[in-house]
Amino acid sequence: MENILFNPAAETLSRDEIHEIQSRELRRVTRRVYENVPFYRKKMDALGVKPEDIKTAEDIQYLPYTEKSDLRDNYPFGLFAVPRSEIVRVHASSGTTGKPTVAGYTQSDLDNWAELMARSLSCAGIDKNSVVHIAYGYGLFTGGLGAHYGAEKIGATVIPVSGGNTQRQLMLLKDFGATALACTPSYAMNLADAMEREGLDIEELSLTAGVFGAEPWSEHMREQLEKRLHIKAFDVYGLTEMMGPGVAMDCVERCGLHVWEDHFLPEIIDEDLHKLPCGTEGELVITTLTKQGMPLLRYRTHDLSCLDDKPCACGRTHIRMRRVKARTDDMLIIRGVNVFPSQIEHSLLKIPGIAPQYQIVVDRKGSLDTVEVQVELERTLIGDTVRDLEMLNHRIVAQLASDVLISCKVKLCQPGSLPRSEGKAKRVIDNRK
Ligand code: DLL
Repeated sequence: MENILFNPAAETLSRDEIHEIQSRELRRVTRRVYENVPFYRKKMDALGVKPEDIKTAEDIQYLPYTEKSDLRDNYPFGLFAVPRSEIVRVHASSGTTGKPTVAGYTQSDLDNWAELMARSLSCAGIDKNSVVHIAYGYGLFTGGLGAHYGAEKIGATVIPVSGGNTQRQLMLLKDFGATALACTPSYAMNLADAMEREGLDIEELSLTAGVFGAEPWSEHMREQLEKRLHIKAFDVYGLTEMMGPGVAMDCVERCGLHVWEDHFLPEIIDEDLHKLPCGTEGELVITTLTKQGMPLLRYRTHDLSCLDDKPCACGRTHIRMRRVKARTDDMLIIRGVNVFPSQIEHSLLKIPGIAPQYQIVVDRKGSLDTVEVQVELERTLIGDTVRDLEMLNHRIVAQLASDVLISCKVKLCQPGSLPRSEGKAKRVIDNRK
């Protein structure tokens, strides 16, 4: 696959130049929020920090963190740094509790977003000759429109399908000759399942690349998607609070996602909010450097990652973040053991015959937590004898006990029987709550 840089000058800045840009933009954004957002003025006053104290990117350590609850407390528009009339679009992400998280964009924010998404899609080899089928949801969710404007900026042919109606998606993928597919990895897997069911030959499609994100997925899932859809699969990361998709993106080297550092300043912190060095895993914290509508200082993403500042063979100089395997708040505590759903996925996918479709059901019987892992069988196993399936069940139980250190019940399910989602997959049902 060709290594295409959408904006070579910006993507290959020297580390010194990036530091200079980050220092300048951090000074600007600090002043912007101090003067325009009462929430930040109050927070900075309480810490005794004034905008003039911020001189270089390192001074970020003096600035306050922002939490999702701060957005909720200032719902809907309380963190906007410009008059409402300057806001040209609003997006929101549905949280698990109550009100959505809202983001407001000025025209310059939308222009920057399109540029960063164009850079990101180019990392996946997308250019003006590509046909990009966008099956991320359009609407308040940032996936659809985010990918849309990035692909248009490149000059590719955009097919704005949005989510849902899988059969129709297959028809359009084939008839319009899409070369790239943008959707959640779980939905891409659904499309692959549906193709198999419908007997559609992959050779009838022209796909070469997939741009998948919005939820955690694993290297195993990448291998499966690449094999089943005959594509190269790329990971795109982002969140509504920062802008949407395109905060960071895999490149052809696929050894971490480049964070567009001329617009975002990433940090990794531990549980005590201390900054961690490159290479150490912790919570990703991001500051928006150029946003006008709703700039955020040191936003705690609750996504677990680590940073890598070693040069990348693709030529881009922007720091890389390791793919996000889990969120700090995804962690389940089962009989005192910390378990991430991604660990269970990793363990399951080591076993041949298991499809990457699973659900984890947690319950409490008396004072004991119980876990049932429901996994779908691959179609090839349908004809297996009861004894074969029992052995497979035992094998999964043993694998989980050794990898994740908990004993689970395992339920083998028919292919296609677990609920499918058009957007982000729901992997955990915690009935204890
Ligand atoms: O999911 C934006 C997006 C759309 C990203 C399309 C990529 C593609 P939210 O709905 O606000 O925004 O959810 C953000 O999703 O904090 C992560 O926990 C998770 N997430 C997003 N991308 C990835 C990824 C969009 N590539 C939250 N890998 C984030 C793992 C991801 N998790």
